[in-house]
Amino acid sequence: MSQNSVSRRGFIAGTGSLLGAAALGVHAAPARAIPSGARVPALVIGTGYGGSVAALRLAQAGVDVHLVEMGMAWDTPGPDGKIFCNTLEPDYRSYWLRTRTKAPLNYFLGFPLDRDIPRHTGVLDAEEFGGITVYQGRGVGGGSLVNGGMAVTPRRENFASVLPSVNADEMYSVYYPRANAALGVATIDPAWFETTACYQYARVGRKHAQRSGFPFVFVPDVYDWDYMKQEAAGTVTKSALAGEILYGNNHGKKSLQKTYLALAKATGRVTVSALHKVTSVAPAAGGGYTVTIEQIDTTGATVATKTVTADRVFFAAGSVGTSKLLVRLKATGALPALNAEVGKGWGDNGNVMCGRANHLWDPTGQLQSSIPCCGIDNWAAGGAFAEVAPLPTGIETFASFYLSITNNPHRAQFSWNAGAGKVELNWQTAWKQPSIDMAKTIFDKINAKEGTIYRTDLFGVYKIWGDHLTYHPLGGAVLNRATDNYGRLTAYPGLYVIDGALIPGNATVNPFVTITALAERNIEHIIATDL
Ligand code: FAE
Repeated sequence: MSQNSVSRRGFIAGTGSLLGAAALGVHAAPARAIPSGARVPALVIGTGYGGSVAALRLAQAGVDVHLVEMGMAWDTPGPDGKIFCNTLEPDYRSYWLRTRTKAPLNYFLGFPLDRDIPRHTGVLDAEEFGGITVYQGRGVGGGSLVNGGMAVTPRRENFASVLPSVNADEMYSVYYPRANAALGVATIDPAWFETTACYQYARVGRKHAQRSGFPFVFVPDVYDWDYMKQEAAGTVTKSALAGEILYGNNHGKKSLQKTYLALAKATGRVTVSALHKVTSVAPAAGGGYTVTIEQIDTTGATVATKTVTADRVFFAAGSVGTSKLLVRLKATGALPALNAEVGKGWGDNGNVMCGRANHLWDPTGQLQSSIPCCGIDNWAAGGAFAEVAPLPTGIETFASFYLSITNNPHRAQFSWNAGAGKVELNWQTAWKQPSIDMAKTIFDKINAKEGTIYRTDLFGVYKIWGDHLTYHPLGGAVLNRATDNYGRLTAYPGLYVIDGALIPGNATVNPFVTITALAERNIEHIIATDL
């Protein structure tokens, strides 16, 4: 009996639905997944930005790399012919092991929007801690599968607050340009922006920002802007213009699968094990590290436990994933010499959401591109950078919607709760108040000028602020504190952190370009000095 049929039967038993299982295409990891007992020169935990950069550059330097990813490969279409489901029609592909959706914006006109779904290893994880829900991508490509693709380099004058121990000259002359080029970052054609129906909402956002005297900026993205023009012209299959974003994008967006990971695989030195979750890393008797990996099926059930040995291990499981692993491994004795900074310095990048109700003569458009392309920069004066975000509902909402990144000073810590057997995060919901205050420096002024009010129906009943979540977890293994200035966990030669866990809680803008550029800087140094 093949593994496939085993996991399918397990799934059917779990849901009691034959029809559901057939539609779900339940499958286990591909045959070429890493075998137990293997010895590899470099093992990378996670396939987001940090992991993809590490894999490509190590492979180009002649090192064989094995990428281990807990999420799915996302390379096989579902029964509807599409790999990912639509934001408006979440199905089994949408959420990571949930039986009900947990949409970031979960109310409309005060009515709850969440719905039941079959439990599956879907692409978006809404991971709940005591005071905050942290959204993360799951699958080969990490956050690049679900994010908006906004590819922002922080203002040079703000960089010292982002990464104080890093040479800014080097970053801005070498590593940011390298990251932007490899990610395929580009800005919308300004002439098209002025005329296309799908950015009416952004033009309304600009008008309101400028009438209140705020600097308005175009924001680069990794979406293929030519493809979007063709979507608007009706000559290609719609993706951004069909509202695809949160649960994956079937065309147009240059996720890591199309950029870094494609180049990495083309070297012939990189293999990927999807639906494989690393649970332990500990020094091996004969040198290197013993890595314990659970292979799971699409119900989340463990189908095999593997042990492999790696000369070097790169933690690239994302801010939360890497922090949780390191904190647990330190506390439970697998890596006891990790320093006391591990788990500290975590922040939410100051994320807070809100909507404004426009006048009836100021519609934002029925057709809204799901890819944001502009923002309001009030960082210097008020500590907030607000992206003008879409509300791609397919109907006229008369709403302007914003995701603000703010200079929130609070930092939380991950710690091991031995009784509960899990890692906890001590973030408190009330810590969002500074973010709300900073966002209000923009939107109170705009509302006063326009004679408009906040929407109170998008996050609950009479609730203005989306203050329960973040899309941008950062920190937990901060550069030059938990690690050395290049991401080495110095107590354990050959162990490295190379993802968003290195950034101390705030990037002043959307973070993935900075995560990518920092990974480029660190891996270049590691290859030159450690290999
Ligand atoms: P990440 O991309 O999260 O990759 C970590 C990978 O490790 C994931 O694939 C995990 O499944 C995997 N993993 C975790 N634990 C394990 C384990 N134990 N074993 C094996 N695999 C594991 O990390 N940022 C922007 O700059 N612009 C945007 O427009 C933007 N929009 C966003 C929208 C949404 C809805 C979300 C959720 C995020 C958005 N972000 C955006 C944030 C961005 O995607 C995020 O900062 C990066 O993806 C973080 O990169 P890392 O390499 O740190």
